[in-house]
Amino acid sequence: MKIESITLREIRMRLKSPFETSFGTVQDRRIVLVEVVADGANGWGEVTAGETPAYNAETTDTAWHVLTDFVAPGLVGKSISKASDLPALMSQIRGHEMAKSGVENALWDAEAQLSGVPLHKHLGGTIEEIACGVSLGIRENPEALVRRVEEELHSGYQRIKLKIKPGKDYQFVSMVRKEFPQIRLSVDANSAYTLDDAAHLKSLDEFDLLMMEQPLSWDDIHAHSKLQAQIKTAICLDECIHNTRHALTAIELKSCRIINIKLGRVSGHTEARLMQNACRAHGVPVWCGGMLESGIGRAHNIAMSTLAGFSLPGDVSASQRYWNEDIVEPAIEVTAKGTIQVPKMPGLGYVVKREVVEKLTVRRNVFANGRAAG
Ligand code: OSB
Ligand code: MG
Repeated sequence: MKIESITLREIRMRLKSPFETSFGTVQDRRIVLVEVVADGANGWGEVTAGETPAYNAETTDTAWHVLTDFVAPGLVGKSISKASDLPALMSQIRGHEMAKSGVENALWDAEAQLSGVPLHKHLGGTIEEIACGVSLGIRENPEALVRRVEEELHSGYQRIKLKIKPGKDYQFVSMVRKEFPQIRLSVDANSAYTLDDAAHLKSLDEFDLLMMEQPLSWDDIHAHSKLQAQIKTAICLDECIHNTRHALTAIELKSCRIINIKLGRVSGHTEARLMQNACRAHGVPVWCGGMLESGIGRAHNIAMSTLAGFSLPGDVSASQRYWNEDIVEPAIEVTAKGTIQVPKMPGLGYVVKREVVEKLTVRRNVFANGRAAG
């Protein structure tokens, strides 16, 4: 495949409602989209970095910088034999996984189109329907949270994840559990606690949670191993895991019993596929995390979720939970039993609405023949 051009766009999209986590609240998304033309096929990828470096170190602006100054100039005009060669070609760029993922995933889309197969098949996925859960932001009070949970269950979602932080944890989880004794329920702390909170976190054991996601520091696999030894609830790592080595370290140290895989955080489809395979070999279930993506990132998440290791419902939910108007069509929909039907068209399987993307674009950078064309 010859990489003929790479176009970066930053689009602005407003979430229907603010999303609160332990590290902050977001409503106005600044999303970098990557469009790659390779052998005449247009592939799309999304950079899942947040607006601030609060979830991980990357931001919309660091991704723009790394893509503009390093990734795109190094790739345009090159011929590659397959999309999975990309990580090696970008290995001189340390970190910046989300930036790199945007380009790599766009090439996977182009490659699947050129092969005439849906992306999920191209990746080696087998199932035609994926299981969906939702991630619910922190609410003002437990009653408001219970009402949200009820609505999401009514829509069919198979697993409910509650964002928690110190002061907004035990009572919130307790009330939801009391109202819904049978549901698959989990919590996500986004690194809001320390090992000093071990006894408090242990008190959540009584709620029979499916998992507790990333309770401790974003970069501390070792501390999670100490916590896991003290609590019954399975720990799931998110922020800590950037590659398969990290996953294997966490498994060996017994830092977690479940792993959340996010395409951006692990630098793209190539590494995600390796990671889910390694986890499966160790009997560790994985699931697809979400980063409040537009339809493009969401479509990539759907394709990845069809791989055999993804045995738990992911944070992959309907476009309409996030956006008044998504940038792909058809909009991503969830069935009454809480599943998404995997599209059968070649590539991503959803059509990018170019006029809408153009309308939302606030800056662009086109690379062709190795030069930035502005
Ligand atoms: O930790 O999974 C997370 C959103 C932004 C940053 C981190 C996380 C999340 C979510 C939302 O939980 C998942 C989604 O609905 O896209
Ligand atoms: Mg998380």
